[in-house]
Amino acid sequence: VEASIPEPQREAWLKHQTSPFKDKDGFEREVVRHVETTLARSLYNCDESAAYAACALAFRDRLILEWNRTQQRQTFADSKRVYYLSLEFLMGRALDNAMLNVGQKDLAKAGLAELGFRIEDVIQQEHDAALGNGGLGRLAACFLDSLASLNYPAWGYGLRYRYGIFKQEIIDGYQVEVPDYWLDFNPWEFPRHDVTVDIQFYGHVVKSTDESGKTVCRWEGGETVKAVAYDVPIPGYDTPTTNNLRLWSSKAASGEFDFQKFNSGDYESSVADQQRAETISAVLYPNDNLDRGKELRLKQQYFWVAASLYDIVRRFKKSKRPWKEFPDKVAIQLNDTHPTLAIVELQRILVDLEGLEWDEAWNIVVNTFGYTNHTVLPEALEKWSVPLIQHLLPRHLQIIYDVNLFFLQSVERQFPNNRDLLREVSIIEESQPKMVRMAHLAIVGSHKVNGVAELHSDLIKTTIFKDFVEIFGPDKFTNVTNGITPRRWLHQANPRLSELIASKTGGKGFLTDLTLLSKLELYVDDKEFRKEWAEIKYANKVRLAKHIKATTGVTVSPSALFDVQVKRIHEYKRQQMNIFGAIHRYLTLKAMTPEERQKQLPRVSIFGGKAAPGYWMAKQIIHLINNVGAVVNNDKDIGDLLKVVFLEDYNVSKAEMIIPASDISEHISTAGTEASGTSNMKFVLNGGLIIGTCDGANIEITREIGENNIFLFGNLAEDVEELRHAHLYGQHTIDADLARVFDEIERGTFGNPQDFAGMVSAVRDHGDYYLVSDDFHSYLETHALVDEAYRDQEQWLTKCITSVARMGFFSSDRCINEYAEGIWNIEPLVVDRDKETAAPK
Ligand code: GPV
Repeated sequence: VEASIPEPQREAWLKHQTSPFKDKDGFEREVVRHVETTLARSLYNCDESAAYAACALAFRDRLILEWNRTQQRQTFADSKRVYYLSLEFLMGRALDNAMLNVGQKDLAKAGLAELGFRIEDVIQQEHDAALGNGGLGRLAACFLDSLASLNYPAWGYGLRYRYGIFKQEIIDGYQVEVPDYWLDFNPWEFPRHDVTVDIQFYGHVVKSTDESGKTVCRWEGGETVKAVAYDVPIPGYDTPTTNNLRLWSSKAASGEFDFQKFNSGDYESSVADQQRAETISAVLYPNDNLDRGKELRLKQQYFWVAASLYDIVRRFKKSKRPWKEFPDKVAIQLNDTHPTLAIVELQRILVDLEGLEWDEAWNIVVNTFGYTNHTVLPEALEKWSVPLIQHLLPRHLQIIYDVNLFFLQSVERQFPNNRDLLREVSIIEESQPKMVRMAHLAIVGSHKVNGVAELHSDLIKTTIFKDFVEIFGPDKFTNVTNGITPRRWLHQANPRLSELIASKTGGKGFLTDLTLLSKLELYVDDKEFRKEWAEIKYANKVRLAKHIKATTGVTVSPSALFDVQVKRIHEYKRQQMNIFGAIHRYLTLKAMTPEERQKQLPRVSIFGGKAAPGYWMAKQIIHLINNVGAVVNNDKDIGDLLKVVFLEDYNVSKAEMIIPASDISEHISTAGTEASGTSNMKFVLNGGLIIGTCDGANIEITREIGENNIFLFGNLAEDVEELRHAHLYGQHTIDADLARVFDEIERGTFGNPQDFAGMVSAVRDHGDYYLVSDDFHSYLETHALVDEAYRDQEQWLTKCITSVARMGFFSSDRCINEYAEGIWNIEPLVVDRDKETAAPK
């Protein structure tokens, strides 16, 4: 407020206020200006990367103007805001998205052409912002797009990693990880060197009594690290709303401590301190669905949570409202348990720093937070050791113990003399060492807990969180089935299909109301429409075939059936079953006479995905896929009938090319293990069919599109436990076709069998935890049905179009509206340009 320009000088400001470019000329002027000034280049040395940079900067400037107005508007309106806390935001590229969302891609295309560039080439210059591992991080990115597009006042909070997810190279069939140093040039962020927060670590707790005789705790000593804010504007589609993603970067605090070292001549060690502080936000942990309990990871979590809460609380305090109104102005959503310390931090701020009574504070905390669970896999449920938290965050550990004490006391009152129950639900696991169960803390400290697809939400209620349903009642637990943004995953990734759909559904309205896709059903039999549809799919396949040729050297035929499985490599996702199936297909083809072979349907098996660097089995799977490809792709008997390719470095921008080119994609997790899956939705939305298990969102996709339009197979979630038990305690006979595949691997057909011994024995000798053998027969049979169905191209096309028409439910807009109404209690802030004035008082 004190930085606000006084009335007499405002006239000058208003006279010179910047406005965004409005036409092609204005756009070109900005591009040239950035080339000549920001980039210090000229028309004599402007390559595609400089053109990208200048174009991105022109759009960035445009976005930040709307960003400013949006923040003003939301402050003026005193709206309740939602804060989405996520350690991962898998944003991908920003330029194409920004141009489409502000409705100026055509203008930019024409402008760039006049300046000598093709817009497609310029877009390709951008490095993905890959601050995430997989589905969880991409979900956060889709949510930001929907929040802005629906005009919700919302901020994302995350970490500004210097290194995002590693770049994957495939060398001799093995995955090699290369660091992703992406900040070299990032035009999409605004450093806010004036927005900083000092974050404390270590130290000790001092107890004292105040004048009224109340015990007060203060956390003192230890060391301080500075959090610096970097803001990334998030433009909504076809709306001026431009929300904020605030990412925190760590650096050394310039406190007295450093100075003393410096003065005493210990310059080297003060530089070392500097570097140590910077390591906090240096690197994204590359694990998906796995908790490794590393100290630096806990430091990241607290650093990010404490900076974000300080920021949120600072904003609330400006309003001068009483604390009890905090939950009326602030909703905080926890993307998995990674930000659970926020619950403890808010309680600490309210009790220790603001002097509220424990119960009053706790009430505010619980009403502020919501927690989303994304997995039931035991190895992914976060636990932190008590000694580690004690060391790093001594006051927080005390608060956790107090929260647990009061919680267990209330459970004891509700269910007297039930020690087993107390042990089961306790936030502290009485192990050696003791562990803090973050999911339990998140449940106790939130007013709503949700799963991400119906089956998953049912499973958490009946398995891992069963006792909490007894304690808190069923209403605390809810489902919000995941969704995807149709802007990026249809309009941007598949512009021709988007245009065709627009021509039949009455314009672009389906991009903001995806249920309008249903109008497509009227055209299922329209000859011309079908022809165009098929042409678009074919063109997308041609484009992917070119990419495959360029990156792997393998020639694939665009008329073959493209069978795609792209996602993180994980045993529960069962890429091993897919490659075993491909081997089976190969052996079957080899055993045929040339005449028989002629009648077979050509197929391309396409894989992509990263393995966590420490996940040995996942790396073995990648290796086998590549080795199978090396054999099959060079077998003269086979030719086009089967190709197996592994696409290097699967990421968001590659997904935008791969997904629209798929005929069938694989979502084949062991039933009950994939919480939702979101690429399944993307593939169907782009006119591909899917083969899948009855798991995650596959089930709801089936309900929406009809069971004739999906290829389901395999055991059901309800039977998994019994089957696992039978493997371990009964006799376990391996499926005969699978045994044949194993024999071939062991004969050395695909390289040294020792390299794949782990994969084979996990199924054959170690209990087949993921039920590969149990599902294999059904998997092969269903693939035979896929072949058969694909032979009838007309029927196939009907299935594809019908499915797209019925995908309206899976927009992340629907999903965000459900969160807004059922969990956050927030309303959109509709933009009324006339009401807007220059600045808040
Ligand atoms: I926990 N998910 C992820 O990508 N990484 C994780 O560490 C965890 C969950 C995923 C689930 O595996 C998907 O089923 C789900 O669709 C996605 O989160 C978004 O909810």
